[in-house]
Amino acid sequence: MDRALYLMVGGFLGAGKTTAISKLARILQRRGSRVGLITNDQSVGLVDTAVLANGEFPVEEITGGCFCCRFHSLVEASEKLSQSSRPDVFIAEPVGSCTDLIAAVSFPLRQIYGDNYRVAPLSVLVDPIRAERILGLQAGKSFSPKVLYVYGKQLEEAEIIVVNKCDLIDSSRQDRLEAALRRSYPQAEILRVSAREDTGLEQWLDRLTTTAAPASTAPDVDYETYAEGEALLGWLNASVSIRSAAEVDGNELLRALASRIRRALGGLEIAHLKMTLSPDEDGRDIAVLNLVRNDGPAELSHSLQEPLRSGELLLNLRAEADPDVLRQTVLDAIPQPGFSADIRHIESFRPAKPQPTYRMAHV
Ligand SMILES: Nc1nc2c(ncn2[C@@H]2O[C@H](COP(=O)(O)OP(=O)(O)OP(=O)(O)O)[C@@H](O)[C@H]2O)c(=O)[nH]1
Ligand SMILES: [Mg+2]
Repeated sequence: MDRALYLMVGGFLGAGKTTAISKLARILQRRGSRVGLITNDQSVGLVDTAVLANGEFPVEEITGGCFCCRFHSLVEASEKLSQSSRPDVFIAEPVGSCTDLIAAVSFPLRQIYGDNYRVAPLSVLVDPIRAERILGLQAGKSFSPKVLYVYGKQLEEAEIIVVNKCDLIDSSRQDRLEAALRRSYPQAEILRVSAREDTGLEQWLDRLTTTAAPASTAPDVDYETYAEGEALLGWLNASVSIRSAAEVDGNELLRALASRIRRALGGLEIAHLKMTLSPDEDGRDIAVLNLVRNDGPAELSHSLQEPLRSGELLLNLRAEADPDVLRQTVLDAIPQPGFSADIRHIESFRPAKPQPTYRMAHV
């Protein structure tokens, strides 16, 4: 039997991994492949799963820890997908604050499950506006040094750096960013894409499907600094039932909620605020809102077609802030006149110290 292709699309929070994965999956399907998707998070109630699980592709989610720390769950999820839909391509989205994926996921997959999977090069997606600030090419707020340690390690282990959202900056800024990335991360091939506008995706996919994972040695990672950097990011997941006597505009509801949260967080840097709203009446309609930095636009990547009376709101917030502050901010921001909100689940925490199941520095 042919081995299934295993693609991992990493990159920092908000870089566009979920968007890119759904686009890659569609291209693969058009090319005649069966695709299975795997999402991942530190906790339950994932916006990404809600976005991807729209019936187009089978999705498994791994919650309660990252792929590295739950390697066996990753393999089980793949086996489950294999039994239900026999994908010939798996696409996995690791947690955006995770690094050391080569040593903790790619190498163990190659070493232990090499008969089942052909592991593609690790792609690391980059949001160009975020990267320009971090690389000192543009002014603007960023994260503290230990969070930036994780960001840098992600790029240091990238086999392919994919500059996404190229629709946001002109070609001279793209050239400058690419040159800076090339200087700092000479090991990686650099590609430019726009997942939103479908540019560069076919070429990226061609690289992934035709090239074997090139790395044979993984970069060193100082797990103390990595753990401290990851723990500086507060994590909040909530699910809320919304109900109203009159019809409400769900898109507007999400926009207003995002703007209250952004205002209340003030100078605390948002890595990604993402929300979905699914009406109870129409299971297929969904609104998705994303905000990937404090001074960025709150964008609705999917809008509801009709007003609604009741629905399910999922809210995932990752910011460099105390988890208790995130919790209070969200609890204060949700109640609004005109609808009742029943908070069915809310949790906020700092990710625990990563303890990978395997760590293989070489293959
Ligand atoms: N302008 C532009 N926006 C994009 C592009 N790709 C993704 N986005 C937007 O970036 C935001 C974040 O996208 P996601 O796909 O959720 O990012 P992610 O990397 O999966 O985020 P996490 O799972 O939280 O780490 C959304 O508003 C997307 O619509 C792109 O090519 N261009
Ligand atoms: Mg995502």
